[in-house]
Amino acid sequence: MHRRHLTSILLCALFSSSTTYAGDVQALLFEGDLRITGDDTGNRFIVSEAENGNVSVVGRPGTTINGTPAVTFPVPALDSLRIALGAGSDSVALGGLQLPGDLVITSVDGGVQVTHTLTAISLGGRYVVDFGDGSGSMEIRAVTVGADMNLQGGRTGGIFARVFDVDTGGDLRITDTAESAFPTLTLLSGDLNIGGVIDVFSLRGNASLLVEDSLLGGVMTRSPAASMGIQIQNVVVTGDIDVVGGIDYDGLGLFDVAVQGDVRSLMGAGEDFFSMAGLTVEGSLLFDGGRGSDRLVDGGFEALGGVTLRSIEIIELP
Ligand SMILES: [Ca+2]
Repeated sequence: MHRRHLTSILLCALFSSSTTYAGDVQALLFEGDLRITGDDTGNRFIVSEAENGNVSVVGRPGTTINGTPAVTFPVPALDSLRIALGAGSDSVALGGLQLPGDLVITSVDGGVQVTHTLTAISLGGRYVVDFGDGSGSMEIRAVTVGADMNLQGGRTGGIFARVFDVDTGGDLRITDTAESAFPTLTLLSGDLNIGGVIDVFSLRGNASLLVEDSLLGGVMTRSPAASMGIQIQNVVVTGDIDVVGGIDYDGLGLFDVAVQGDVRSLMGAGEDFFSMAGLTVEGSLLFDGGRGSDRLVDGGFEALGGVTLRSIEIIELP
């Protein structure tokens, strides 16, 4: 009971925003799925566990649900939750839910900001977000996902994701395929238990990634067109780390990281920067600075399968 109240208070606090919201949202149960459909204005609402084992959909000021302030559904009938936000700058918060199926959130508009907040959620299936043509920000905490967590960025905008205390059975995938110049993709994360790989791809933009205090199946990051900054610290990786940089400045920092597979880092052109301390690799380790003036700050690392350094100036710490 206390947890439900805390979840509601937290979600309300996270909604303190000066943006104007409006519109009517349609919510209905369809063959075990709760389907929530926004209109073309900026909608704002909360989906959370209510009293007596129900799920409630509550409109925040300016937004109604089925023409009313709130609608409640019985949880035992619920499998998956599908939210189509439509156009507009939408904001949705979800908390305290346990669903055996999937959570899918989609948006369509260009040049808008879509905000998602997830707290205390357990899914048996996948968590999928598609920001459509907009940009998106996400706050995800205390979330368990049985399969993949897939965050798809907009065609014009970027992604800002804060992901903490998250378990997934599959991959955590963040993909930004924006065609415009220099969208930014940012992942700040910690206390993760990722069964698959963290897979980050930015087609045109700059990507920055912080992962700390986590257990990962692997890491794969690609930022072919612009710059990339990656810092991984106090992390165990049971598979490989693969980093492919682009034509601009790239930086990779690995601090107190134990890798059971291989580490491969191909940084491409630009002035690139590696920094390692307390890195142990059971497989092989490859750092390739590519073209440009590249540096490695050596604070201590070893690889049982051998170390290969290419196109790089080594700076050893005392
Ligand atoms: Ca909308």
